[in-house]
Amino acid sequence: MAKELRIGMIGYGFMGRAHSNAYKRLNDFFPVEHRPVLQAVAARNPDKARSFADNWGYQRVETDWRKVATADDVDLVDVCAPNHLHLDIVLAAAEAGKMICCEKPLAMSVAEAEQMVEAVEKHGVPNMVWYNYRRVPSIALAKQIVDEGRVGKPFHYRATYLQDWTISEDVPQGGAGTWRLDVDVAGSGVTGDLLAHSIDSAMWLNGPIARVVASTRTFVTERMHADTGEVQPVGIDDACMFLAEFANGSMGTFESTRYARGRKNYNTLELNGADGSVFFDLEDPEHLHFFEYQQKQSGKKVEDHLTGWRKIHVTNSEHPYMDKYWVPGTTIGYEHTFLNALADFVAGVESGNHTQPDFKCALQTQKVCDAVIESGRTREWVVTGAE
Ligand code: SOE
Repeated sequence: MAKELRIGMIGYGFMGRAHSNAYKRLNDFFPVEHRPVLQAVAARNPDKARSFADNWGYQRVETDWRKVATADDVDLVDVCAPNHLHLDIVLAAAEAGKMICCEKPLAMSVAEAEQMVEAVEKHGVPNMVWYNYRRVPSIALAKQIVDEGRVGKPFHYRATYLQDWTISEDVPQGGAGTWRLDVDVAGSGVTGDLLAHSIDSAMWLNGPIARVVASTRTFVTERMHADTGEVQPVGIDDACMFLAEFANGSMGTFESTRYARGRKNYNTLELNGADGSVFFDLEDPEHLHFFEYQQKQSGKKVEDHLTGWRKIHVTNSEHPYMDKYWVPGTTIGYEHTFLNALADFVAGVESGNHTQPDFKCALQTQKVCDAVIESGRTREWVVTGAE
């Protein structure tokens, strides 16, 4: 008999939709005991919230998030509200004993993230941050390859995350679709929004980032605020490039911008080690590129006439998550990364072996983000404190 998992969704934007889709499809694909029930959604605009609820099948609509975050008929609170609201929602939900799944970045700052970690630990509630790219099967396969020792001693990590949607000076800051440009709501620009993903993947694959030095830039320095119509200074980083030193001695470069004309969601990573390399590009998500220098089983160098990059079509049932979907050679998409994340979270709740990244893990990413922003200001190397 399935156990109900009553979902309280806070927010209804892009992520509210992506997560709602995951709740609806979970039991179609994954053999977990819990059955999500779309119980309630909270959002400030009642009309939009109602139409979101009607579309996805939520039973109840509230304009005050507390009526969802602390409600008796909710088991899991999903925080999809803009970043400046994460702290209060998480503290209230943890106090009310709810499981919490929070959108990234976890918080506006390390100080906030620490309070959130303390709250979920004090109240013993299962928690997760939706760093969904870990759940792209190709990236999960990269992790498997690294863990199997096939990359060997790591030397270089390279990440890019490029978009182009804020080039026009007419894009406002603040408001429903453009709060990511308002520093008081988002906390930072590309560092928290895009590089946080790259940092999470990097530390998952290659361990903690110890020190960073960054250069950040704001290309459009004044924008109209969508709510007030006033033209105001822009406080976010439009672009950010940073160098990183990993605790394992390898070096990293990270580049992110919303001004790379033609790049919509170009998210790549590469790790080069003594025995091999892995490369991934989100615009070609079902492939993982692997260069094998030395074969793990035999310990022998791959014969020279056979060396070269291998393009693995990550669709076999032996590949991460793929046994839950279709037949080899057929693909899954962006939306499945959220479904995979949810399935891992629920399976973790059921087994007691909680999934990552939890809030404590996401706090480490927050430390790197804060260090990057600080370094962008001071132009100095900054020790991150990430573990
Ligand atoms: C921003 O445009 C955004 O939607 C991010 O907020 C997401 O985290 C990223 O995955 C896609 O781009």
